[in-house]
Amino acid sequence: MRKAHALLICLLAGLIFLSACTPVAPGREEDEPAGNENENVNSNDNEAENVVEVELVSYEIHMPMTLDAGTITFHVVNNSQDDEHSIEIEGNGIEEELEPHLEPGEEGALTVDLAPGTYRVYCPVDDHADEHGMEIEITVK
Ligand SMILES: [Cu+2]
Repeated sequence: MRKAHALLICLLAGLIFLSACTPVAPGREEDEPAGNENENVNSNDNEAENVVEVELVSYEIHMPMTLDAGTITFHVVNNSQDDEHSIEIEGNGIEEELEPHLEPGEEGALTVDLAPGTYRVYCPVDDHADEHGMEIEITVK
């Protein structure tokens, strides 16, 4: 037990010694933020290009159920054989519809700013959502 104690005290003394020495480095810390700024600019650019793939068939919406908050571009493809489809996103005061609706084989893009919360994504064509269940609920974090 005493050995363990002595070892612990040695370690603590070592830590205090090390932390007492570190203030020598402020000159280096000043250099680092400049490099970090550039990295931040790059990561912001990536967020702006946040594209989510959405596939529509009769009568399902295929897309991730969880998304990161921010500006999201939904790239939507209608892969159904003979039905017109589209998407509408509703929740947290937002109601955005992809127009014009997509004919079979067509694709389109809808860009929306999404804050954290839950949203209903559904097909606004005819009674696809209400009668055929063409809707899902997604979570934005
Ligand atoms: Cu539809």
